[in-house]
Amino acid sequence: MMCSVSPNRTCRYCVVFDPLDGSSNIDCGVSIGTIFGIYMVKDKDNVSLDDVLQPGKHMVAAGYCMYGSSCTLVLSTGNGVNGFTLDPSLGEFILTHPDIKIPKRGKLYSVNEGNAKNWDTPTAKFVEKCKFPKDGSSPKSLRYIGSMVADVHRTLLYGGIFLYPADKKSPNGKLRVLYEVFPMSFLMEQAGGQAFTGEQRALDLVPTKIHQRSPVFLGSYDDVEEIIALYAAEEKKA
Ligand code: AFP
Repeated sequence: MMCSVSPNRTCRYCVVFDPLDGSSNIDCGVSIGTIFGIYMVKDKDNVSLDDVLQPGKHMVAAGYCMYGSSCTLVLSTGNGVNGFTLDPSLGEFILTHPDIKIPKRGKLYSVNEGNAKNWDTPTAKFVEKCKFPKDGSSPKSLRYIGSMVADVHRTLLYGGIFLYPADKKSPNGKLRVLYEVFPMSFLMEQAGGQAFTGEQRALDLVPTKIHQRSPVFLGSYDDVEEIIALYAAEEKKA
C-alpha cells in the first residue's frame, strides 16, 4: 500500500513512506509495518519532486514501525540505530534496543524461493551455498515471512541476509526504492551491515521515479559481501 500527501506546503524536510507494508498479511495476523525515510529539502520555498528523487545516502533519517506481538519502532538519524517498544499503559515508546548492531555474519537467509526458477546465476549460486556449503560450515536456515518489515527486523536483530532479487519475470525485483529499499538499506548500514542492488551499493542509487523498484540484498556485512563477490565474478565472465 502507498499514498502521497499534498505538495503545496513549504517545509524543511520531506518524507517518503509506505504506510502499511506487508498488507497482504493483515487478514492472517502476520506482522506488518510502516516504513519511512526523511530527506532535507534542497530549497524550502521551492519544494519539488526532485527533493525525494535523491540517492538514499542523502537521507537524514529512516526507520520503521512494526505491528507485531509488540509495537516496535526502529529509528536511525544517521548516528546508529535504536529500537523502541510501545508501552501501551504509558502510551510511550521505551528505548528497549539501544545502539543495534547487526552480527557480522548470520545463520539465516530470507528469500521467496518460489521465484527460484527465474533467478539469475549469482542469486541461485548464493542460495545454493546457503543450503549446501562446501567450506565445512553449517547450512543456513531459511526464514521468510513475506512482510519486509518483519523479515528485515529479524535480520537486523539476529543477523543473516534478506534478498529480493531481480528475476526473469521482474527484472527490477519487486521492492520500491524510495520507501522500502532505501530506508531499510540506511538502517542496515547504520547497524554495521550492507545493502547491495546487484550492481551497486543500494544507497548510491539515484531514483528517477517515485515508485521505482530495485533488487536488494541486505543484512550482515559478510553475507552481503558474498553476494557482491558472486555478482563481480559473473560480470568478469561476461
Ligand atoms: P504487500 O504490501 O502487497 O503485502 O507486499 C509486501 C512486500 O512489498 C514486502 O513487504 C515483502 O517483502 C514482499 O512484498 C513480499 O513479496 P513476495 O510475496 O513476492 O515474496
